Amino acid sequence: MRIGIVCYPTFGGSGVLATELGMALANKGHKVHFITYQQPVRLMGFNANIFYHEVRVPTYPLFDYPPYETALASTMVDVVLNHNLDLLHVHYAIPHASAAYMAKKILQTNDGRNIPVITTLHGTDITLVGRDKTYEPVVTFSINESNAITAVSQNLRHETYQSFNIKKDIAVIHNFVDVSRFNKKPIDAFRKALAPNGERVLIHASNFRKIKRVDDVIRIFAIVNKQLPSKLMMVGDGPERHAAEELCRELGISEHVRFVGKQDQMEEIMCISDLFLLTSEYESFGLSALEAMAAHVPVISSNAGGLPEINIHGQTGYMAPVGHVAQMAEHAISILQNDDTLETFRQQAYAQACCFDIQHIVPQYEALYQTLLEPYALAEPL
Ligand code: GMT
Repeated sequence: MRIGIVCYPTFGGSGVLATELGMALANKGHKVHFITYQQPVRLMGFNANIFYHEVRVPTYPLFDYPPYETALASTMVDVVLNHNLDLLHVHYAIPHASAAYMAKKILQTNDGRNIPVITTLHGTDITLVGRDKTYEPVVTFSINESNAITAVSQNLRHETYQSFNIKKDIAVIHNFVDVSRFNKKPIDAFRKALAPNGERVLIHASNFRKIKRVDDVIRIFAIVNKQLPSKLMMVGDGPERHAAEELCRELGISEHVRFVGKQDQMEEIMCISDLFLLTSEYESFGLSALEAMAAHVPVISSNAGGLPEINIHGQTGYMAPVGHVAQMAEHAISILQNDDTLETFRQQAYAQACCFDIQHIVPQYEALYQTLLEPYALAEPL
């Protein structure tokens, strides 16, 4: 198949997932065309089946807000025509689903071509940004106009029906991880540099937005650190980073916390860690937690959104209600204070990650694509 993938090229989960999906499809022989404003961060190495088309947004003194969506729709039209694409798969509804609708209409009108559009909903496009009245009518309309809709968790599917008037079926295709990439032997020197005296290593990775509640991560660590020799690695960057650093100083734990910024070799970092912390207010899925589990790292998380679909309480880690810092710290200590317990949780976390392995999930997308390539196979009305 010749597949167009539209996504955010940044470190966000939707861009990561879309890029990993594209690379997996290319490895299976499909021709994959990424259409974004920058080369996706996880798109590495050369693959003859992968093409990257940059969306250029020319500026003009009149434009306080350069019209990205228009440039994106035009680029989609151009790529579909010049590379004879079979379908467009857009990740994150805003503004990708509406730009795809526009591209589809242009192609129908000008060329008589009926290009199927698949929209994958990822999280904040539904739960935070999409619900905003400023965007809602366009989001509802363009989701309904997609030929197929997928959500990355049961919870997100439910949230979408609750918040939007969606008249079509939404298929759940869970996010995935390439287990073989994360199942690595830790680099001892790297771990030693961070935890020279054999301290436990806790880790958090996110875009440091308010929704992630990174202050809860710091407070949990402060409690753990009082009881167990430990270090915390904070991976990523974003608006709450400064406040998080400030909080570390306030709590007197700065010497034990390393803010390492954005990192692209997440597998190297995850596999030197003992426990992953994800305290989010909401998480449609929590791809970073799944990547941790694939690296044999158990997870302490909130029980928000789709997290219970991946983190099994008492088995792959523990969950607690949002903001219950003391409970999360207690759970963390219960896993970390004993080598055998930690090892048991490590193995259980890894086993759970294997259920979401790339090899099980990518065929679900391929099967979905196949149904759309049959003529007039539009998403079924409810
Ligand atoms: O909120 C983020 O961290 C970024 C966002 C994105 O779309 O880039 O992540 C969402 O999509 C990820 C991939 O499907 C999910 O794993 C995240 O849980 C989801 N984030 C939220 O729902 C807050």
